Amino acid sequence: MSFKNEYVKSVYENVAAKNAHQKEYLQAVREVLESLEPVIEKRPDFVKAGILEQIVEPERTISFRVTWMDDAGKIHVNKGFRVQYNSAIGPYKGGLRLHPSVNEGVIKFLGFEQIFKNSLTSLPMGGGKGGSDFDPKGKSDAEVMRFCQAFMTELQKHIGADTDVPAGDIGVGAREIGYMFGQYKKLRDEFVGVLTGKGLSFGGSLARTQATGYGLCYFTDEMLKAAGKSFKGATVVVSGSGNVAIYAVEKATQLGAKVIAMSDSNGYIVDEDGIDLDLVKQIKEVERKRIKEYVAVKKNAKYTEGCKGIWTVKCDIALPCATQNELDLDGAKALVANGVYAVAEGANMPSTPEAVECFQKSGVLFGPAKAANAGGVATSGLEMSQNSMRYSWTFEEVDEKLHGIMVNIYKNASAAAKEYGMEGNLVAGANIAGFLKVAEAMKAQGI
Ligand code: NDP
Ligand code: 2IT
Repeated sequence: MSFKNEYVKSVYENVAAKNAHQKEYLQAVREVLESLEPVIEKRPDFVKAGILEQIVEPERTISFRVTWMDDAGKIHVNKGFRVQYNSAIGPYKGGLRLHPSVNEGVIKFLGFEQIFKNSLTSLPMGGGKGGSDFDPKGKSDAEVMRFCQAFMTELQKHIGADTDVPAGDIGVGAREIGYMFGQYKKLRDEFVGVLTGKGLSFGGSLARTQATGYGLCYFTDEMLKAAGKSFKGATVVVSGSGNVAIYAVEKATQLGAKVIAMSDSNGYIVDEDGIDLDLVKQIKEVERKRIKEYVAVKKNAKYTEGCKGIWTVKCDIALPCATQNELDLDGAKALVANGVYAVAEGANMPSTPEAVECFQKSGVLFGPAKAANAGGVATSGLEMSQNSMRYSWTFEEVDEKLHGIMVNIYKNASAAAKEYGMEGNLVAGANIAGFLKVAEAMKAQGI
């Protein structure tokens, strides 16, 4: 793809010149700006109001030192970030990622995507993201706790239930959110909904744990239905074996599919009998071990080193749920050659631009991350509502609202694509539908 509109191109080139080394961030910005060209052609008012120049620039970027002590008494220093990207339609909202690959460009790509994703949910949430290059792997509980406390000691100065509400992402689940919430409460002496994904005994929402994976399947189900297909009887491959992957496998199976492969950053397992999810949960959620442990119990299953090989496993539907750029052109070609008919992204930006182009050209149904994985943050929004009401809904109530939100996201993305002459292109449709609400709000609020 390349730019057709000179003005949009100049906005991108300016971002590229100023952020030359932030490749993931530039990748995300380019995709969104390309999709917005037809909108800009129709809306000179957005050009006059400088919406694009503003929306690509975070409102605030906070970068800080995190010093913590390991169990042996050694001092470690990590980088901490929070990018408060856009607050036009609500308080900044988005996850925290703990992974050694985290840097400012990664957090900016995630924060930028979050603006449009959160807008798509129809809930009042702005976009933000944060994290650290801390590696939770191999750390004791006490070390994770000390890190989370040190991280929150600085972060608490910048967040609040009506300002900025962080949540989980890679490396941050219920354990980390619990430690961070505890530290926030200690330092601020207030019990408020400042984080989502909290434990159920202190303000967490039922179904938040399941939400991203379930939401991904609800979205995919809508996309399949519109093409006269369904999960029933389909063979599915899910990459990753973390929070999103596990609950995507659970829901896809409930909807009648057979999931035969999962992975982690070391390798992938194939179980032609269908993945035993209780075993995966035990290995990953309880024991925090590697996915290869699966084959020690399931003798018919096979483990292969290297995570990218998972895309060579023949399937009808592929759900990448691990990390950015995990599915490249080779992976896409292998999936297409094996007859895949739908790909929906549980992870953020898991498909490279070349992979996306390959799917679209091959007529594969493609559900982009910011629409397909919005169920997690949508349910975070529902957690915020429950916290504000000091009330909690049942699992069924939350799940039903989540389902409704995902159906609506599919409809809106699909309608926007059609309205702007790109019927079936959900990448463009999601970018446009997410953008319009934020752009109108920014214009109305002035500079
Ligand atoms: P988890 O930490 O629970 O799991 C991450 C999974 O992805 C693990 O299996 C991990 O393997 C694998 N992974 C991580 N980094 C890499 C890498 N560099 N190469 C290969 N595999 C990798 O995170 P989540 O499940 O929460 O997040 C997964 C994706 O979903 C991310 O892109 C995240 O941004 C996105 N997402 C998460 C939401 C949420 O609510 N949690 C909401 C929306 C999107 P290993 O254990 O080997 O590291
Ligand atoms: O990428 C994402 O949408 C998330 N990690 C969830 C964010 C949230 O605030 O629940």
